[in-house]
Amino acid sequence: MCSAYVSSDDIRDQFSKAMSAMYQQEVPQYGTLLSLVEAVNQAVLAANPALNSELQTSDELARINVERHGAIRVGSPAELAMLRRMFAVMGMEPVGYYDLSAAGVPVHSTAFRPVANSALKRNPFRVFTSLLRLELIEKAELRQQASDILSDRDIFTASAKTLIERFEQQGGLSAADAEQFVQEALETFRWHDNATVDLATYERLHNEHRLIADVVCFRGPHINHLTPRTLDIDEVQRRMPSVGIDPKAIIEGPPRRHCPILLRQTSFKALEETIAFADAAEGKHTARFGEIEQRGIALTRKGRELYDRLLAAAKETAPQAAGNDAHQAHLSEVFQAFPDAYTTLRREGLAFFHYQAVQGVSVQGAVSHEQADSLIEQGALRVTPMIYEDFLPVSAAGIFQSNLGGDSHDNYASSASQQAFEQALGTAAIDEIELYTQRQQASLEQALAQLAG
Ligand code: OOG
Ligand code: NI
Repeated sequence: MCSAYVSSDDIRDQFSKAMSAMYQQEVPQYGTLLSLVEAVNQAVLAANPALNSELQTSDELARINVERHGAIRVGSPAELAMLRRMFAVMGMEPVGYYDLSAAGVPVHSTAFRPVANSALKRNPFRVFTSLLRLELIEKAELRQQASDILSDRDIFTASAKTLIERFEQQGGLSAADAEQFVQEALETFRWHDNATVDLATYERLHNEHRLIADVVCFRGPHINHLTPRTLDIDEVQRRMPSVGIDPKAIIEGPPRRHCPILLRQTSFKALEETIAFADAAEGKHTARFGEIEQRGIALTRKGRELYDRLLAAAKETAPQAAGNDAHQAHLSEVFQAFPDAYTTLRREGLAFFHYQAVQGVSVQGAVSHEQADSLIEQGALRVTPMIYEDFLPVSAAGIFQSNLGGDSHDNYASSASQQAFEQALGTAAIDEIELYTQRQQASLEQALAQLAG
């Protein structure tokens, strides 16, 4: 008889909880950060009943406390391709392409995440996944050595691979298989305090770039941070020192706004951890850190262009000696050119919205796309902001850099290489703007059909 399979949404939910529990054990400061974020979120909701009900109407409230993203870095195309299959079991697909080489980090990245409305609502867990670009290492001998070391490791357990194949063949996993899959998948992301190489090799790779040592010298792509979502990032940044956490100097992304846009992020510095090397030498490695994020409305291509333009302008005119307060004040000034009311954002086509039909309103005039504005004014159509589910390359570079200590590296010749990345991945990365466009369109059509019917 046909047995019922567990849904991919359930597996992702189980996995994200198991990952969070593992990381809390590994990095106790992450647990402290989670408590701080929860306290701030509760205070924000208590002080702001309008926001509370807005989040409830748009079904955002339920996911806030389970919401987080993680980040990993892998070393070879084969590892990336297998990860894609592993994340597919959890309903996570590669969305977006991010080139970090221009910012001096020799990787390019995508985010594995759920894409459907219902899946995002259930648990939007995302993993920012970077592939090391060995071709950017200039010294041929070092490049070869790194590649040899990587080809000797297998970052997946045998059972994980069996269960991935079973999922692909059957189209699902039983409850028992799903439970085992979560445990086996977790092994890929576990921290190892022993390196696979001797200290001298580690140091050679580290001198080329700390990130190369982080990817190449360990048994697997340890999760390097997990990031909860806060409703007030400025407040969490302010309070971090009071719970013994040292935040990075500035909050990345757009400034604080009445209508939050895209994504704001800040992190605490990576921990220095003791490592046993293969020659029994003891040393230190810093890789793992904590991060928080605040998410706002997704922008259309037009809105994103305006954001990128203003961010670049702000950078050009940035005051010297900018602490976070000065940086934020300057950004706010520059971002006055970005409309800060949902009605304007919608009318000018700068941001994405969900549409819902409101029953019981008698409608004047036609129910059509052209009449959407009028239907909204009459109260027959309700619009709510569509949350940005992705990442920002400039912010990601800032997060990477603050965790690479004082290391600086000349920028690698900017060389986005989406084609090579997708070849490694074994599929195209989904265009995130297309996804938002389709979701908005589908919600509008469904709402109009309900009003017409
Ligand atoms: C990833 C850094 C980027 C984000 O949220 O933008 C990132 C990494 O350090 O591996 O996590
Ligand atoms: Ni992150």
